[in-house]
Amino acid sequence: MKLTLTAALLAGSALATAATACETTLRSADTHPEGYPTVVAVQEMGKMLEERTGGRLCIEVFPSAQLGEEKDTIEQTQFGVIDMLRVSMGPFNNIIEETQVVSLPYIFRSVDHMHHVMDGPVGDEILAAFGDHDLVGLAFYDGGSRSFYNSEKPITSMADLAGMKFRVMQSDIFVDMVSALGANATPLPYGEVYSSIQTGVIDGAENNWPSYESSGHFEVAKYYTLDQHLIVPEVLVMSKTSWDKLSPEDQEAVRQAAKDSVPLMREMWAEREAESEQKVLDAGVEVVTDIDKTPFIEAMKPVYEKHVTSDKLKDLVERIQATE
Ligand code: GTR
Repeated sequence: MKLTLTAALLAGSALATAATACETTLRSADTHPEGYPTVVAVQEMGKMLEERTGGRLCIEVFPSAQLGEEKDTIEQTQFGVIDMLRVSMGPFNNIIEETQVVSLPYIFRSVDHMHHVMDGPVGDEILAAFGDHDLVGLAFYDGGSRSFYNSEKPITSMADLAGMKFRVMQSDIFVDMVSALGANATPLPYGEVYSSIQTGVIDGAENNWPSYESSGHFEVAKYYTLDQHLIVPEVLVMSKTSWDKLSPEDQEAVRQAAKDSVPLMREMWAEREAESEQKVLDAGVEVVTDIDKTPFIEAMKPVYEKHVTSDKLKDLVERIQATE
């Protein structure tokens, strides 16, 4: 609903603050809680959009998986029930082939390397691939590096993982990754991980510092080993149905605001990583930092052999590896 100028005047300075002043409010889903860097980044993007379109377009973020778990929200976004979604690239692996390359264990040498790849032509190509799946890829966000945590014991080598049960995101690559390390993988939605560890259905899971902390998983799995097997970028996508309803001018405004939210996101991410680390350390988590990653990296060979089979993926992997 758009407020008339008179109504706005009657309401005092309501125009600047009232969400109802927006002609179109895009509903955006996120599994993370209020205050998490991805949530704040999309809220900030919404402010830019509102300002730049003179209140024509706004974004309302629904945090804490209010609109569903990631796999379901992906489908709902494809159907146009949800307008926008911030999600990990992992749950897209079984849907969009190109997203698999960034979910390969140890494909990125560092977060800087990941930035160089995602900010360049390979990133553009992967973003464009969403177009064939009723989605519009808008921007990549950071998801740090993911490592194993568990409720049983400190993991100091690959041998310690033998026979343990870890939750992974719903993607075949992650199931094979865990198997190749000698452990057992259970694909589960994020929201089921806490209780599954608590009740002993699984021994642990794997994630970055901010997710390990904000989900409370550290309360039930106090051993964290920095093997950093994955650096999976996150992505902000829009429903093609919602996108097609916008004028070309507004589409451009959305693209630009999404791009402009990225540096802000990266800054907030770095801060939050440090804060989350401190918080879990203060809570008594035992962190293994000194771990030889070489056997982990070597064990991933069969995962690459099984998943990197098409010419398209082979080419993308080569170009990622060749990126400085
Ligand atoms: C987080 C990521 C979420 C979600 C979660 C998970 O790091 O930001 O989008 O994918 O991991 O493990 O399910």
